[in-house]
Amino acid sequence: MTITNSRICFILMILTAFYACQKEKVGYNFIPSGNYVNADQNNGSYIDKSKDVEKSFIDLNTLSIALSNANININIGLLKMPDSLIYSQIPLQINSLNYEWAVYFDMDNSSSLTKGDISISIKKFKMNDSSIIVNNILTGTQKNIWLYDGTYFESISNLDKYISLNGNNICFSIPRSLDTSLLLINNKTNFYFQTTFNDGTHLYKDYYPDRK
Ligand SMILES: [Ca+2]
Ligand SMILES: [Ca+2]
Repeated sequence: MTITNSRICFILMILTAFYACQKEKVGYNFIPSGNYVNADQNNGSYIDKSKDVEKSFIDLNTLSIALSNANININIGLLKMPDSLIYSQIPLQINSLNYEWAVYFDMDNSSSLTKGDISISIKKFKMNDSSIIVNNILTGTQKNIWLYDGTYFESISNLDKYISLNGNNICFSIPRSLDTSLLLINNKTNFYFQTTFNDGTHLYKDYYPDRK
């Protein structure tokens, strides 16, 4: 795939208009294209093939989603999470998606991306970075809940406090009280996992379940 296919059109709203609002108003247009999983299979635990993508730090491996009345716990286990990653490679265009580790929830179980669907993710966009950056996955990235409004994904909550690393696992433990959309997720809500790495020259992706 080329950079053209993966180019993210990134919209920065007028920040001052939203300072009174606690939520971040940043959106991007992007059509996720995985196949959804029946959420209530395997008791919420899933294993993706290893080495089905060239880059171990986005190679999905052991995955889980555990729901309680109070919390949504998501584990994204990768084949290998290094201590640090390189961000904002020079060939990558400004406002492009650089990295993503995400779960997309099909809130209406339509098997397609529709208004009201949400995503929970760690992402890195190349902003006005004039040189490469070396950071670990927690300090070099943004962590958000994103709501699809029919055209764009919009960031509706910050997850900085609810993500930790454990070996090769990214662990989300998110209180449902953080956003009303989280109250709607149950063990029938279909979803898929998606990771992305774009260095400006190549686009790498892994999915669970695999794309058909
Ligand atoms: Ca994999
Ligand atoms: Ca949907």
